[in-house]
Amino acid sequence: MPYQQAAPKILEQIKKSDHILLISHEKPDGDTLGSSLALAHYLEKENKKHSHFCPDLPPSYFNYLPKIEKITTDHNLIDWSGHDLIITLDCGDLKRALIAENLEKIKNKRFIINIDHHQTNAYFGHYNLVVPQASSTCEIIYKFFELNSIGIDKYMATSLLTGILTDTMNFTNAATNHESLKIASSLLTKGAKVSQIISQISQNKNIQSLKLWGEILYRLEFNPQYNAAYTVITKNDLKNKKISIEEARDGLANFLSNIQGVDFIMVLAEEDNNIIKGSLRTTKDDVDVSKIAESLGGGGHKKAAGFKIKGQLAKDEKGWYIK
Ligand SMILES: [Mn+2]
Repeated sequence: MPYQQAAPKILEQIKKSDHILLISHEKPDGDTLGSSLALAHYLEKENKKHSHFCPDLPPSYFNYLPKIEKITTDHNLIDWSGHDLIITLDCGDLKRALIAENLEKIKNKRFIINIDHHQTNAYFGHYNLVVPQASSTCEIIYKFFELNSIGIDKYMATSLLTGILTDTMNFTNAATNHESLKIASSLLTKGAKVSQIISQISQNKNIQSLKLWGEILYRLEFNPQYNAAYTVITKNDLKNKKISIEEARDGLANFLSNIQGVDFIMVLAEEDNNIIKGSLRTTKDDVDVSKIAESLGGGGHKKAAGFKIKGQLAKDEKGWYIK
């Protein structure tokens, strides 16, 4: 559904609902948080009753985001049947929102609006505003406000700019385009502080996490068959360290996308329960890592995607492998 049609329809749904549930995806990033918090801010100004659910606690460096403390991470505290409208933000599928089971029970009775920009979105909502060309879900929410003539205050601007900055890696990756820069510039005039946001989201490495990066970078291998570079993060690496797997994996994957001459990079990180999470990044125009991720049961964007497979990391004389 194009913006011009979708924006007023979504607003109409919001207006006629009594209790709205906003959902951010698991292992939340700046985009799912920024887009949902900007929307939450608007709902609050309109005196619309709403709750906000995210399956995982947001990383502490996002604490500058207005109203982040109002997010509920315990699904038992959410009255799943008490909402008449559910809006998911930046969730490619319901698994990512970790609410598939909860929603299954109430699906036919609740209206679901799915707002996202993942190429691989599963179109699970009754309304799906899915725009793969958008740099971020925050960009889509910006347009939603704009098309409905909803004013964006400095708090909403800070939240929206956060998602645009994190998803474009501060305007350095392929999601950066004329539209995202134009919107960012408009958000600056509305009071968002770009340098403060960048220092919060980028200058958050401590000595311990950089030492760990050192160990992981030392394992970097080149695979000539795929013209790709890869490295691994084992469960052991994170033992007794105050670093989350997301922080180590996503930060490192983004950093590795700077490697010259390879088609893509991959970081394999061991999670609990015998699961290995793979993160793929590319900067090449003719490489679509979401296709690779999809072939492995995952999904994402052309330039950044991920997948999960069962197994454990092991090493022999030829290098790392999955057993
Ligand atoms: Mn996003």
